[in-house]
Amino acid sequence: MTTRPWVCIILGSDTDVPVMSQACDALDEAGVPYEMKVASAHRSPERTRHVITEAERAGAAIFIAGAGMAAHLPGVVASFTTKPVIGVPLSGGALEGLDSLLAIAQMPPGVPVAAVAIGGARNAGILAAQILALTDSALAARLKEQRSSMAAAVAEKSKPVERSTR
Ligand code: RP5
Repeated sequence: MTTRPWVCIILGSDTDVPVMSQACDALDEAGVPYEMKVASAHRSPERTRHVITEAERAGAAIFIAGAGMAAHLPGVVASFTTKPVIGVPLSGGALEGLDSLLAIAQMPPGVPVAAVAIGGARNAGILAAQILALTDSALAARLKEQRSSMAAAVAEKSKPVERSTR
């Protein structure tokens, strides 16, 4: 248990774990504590409400919710909390994630959900860390270091493919 602000990650199904664990990876790399649980907005609405209210009581600062198809989970999470909610649309079913993207992005005024790309769980984790970094200078410094490493990696990847006829 931690007294530091942490991120609550909720998945609509255990089949969402392979993609959603990328949010955990990003938070691990940033050194941000989190908890991940499965709770379906449609199949287990009572459990979903319980997970959200218990997480808030235990100090969750941000929620990440991932779901596919008729992806109401992030919106339902947002309906129970005024903490920031980041929604991750997941691919699956006939519409390959477009259904989920629209369900997550098209929230009514007053109850926002920040939608990342289809399958964008890693960015959800990074965005959550960035929000927490607003009040955590050590975390902000770690995120800046990660950006520098990313830029250096791009320059490295360029070396073996660079060509010139000049
Ligand atoms: C959504 O329906 C879940 O988030 C999952 O992405 C999708 C399919 O769920 P399963 O049938 O694999 O449990 O609610």
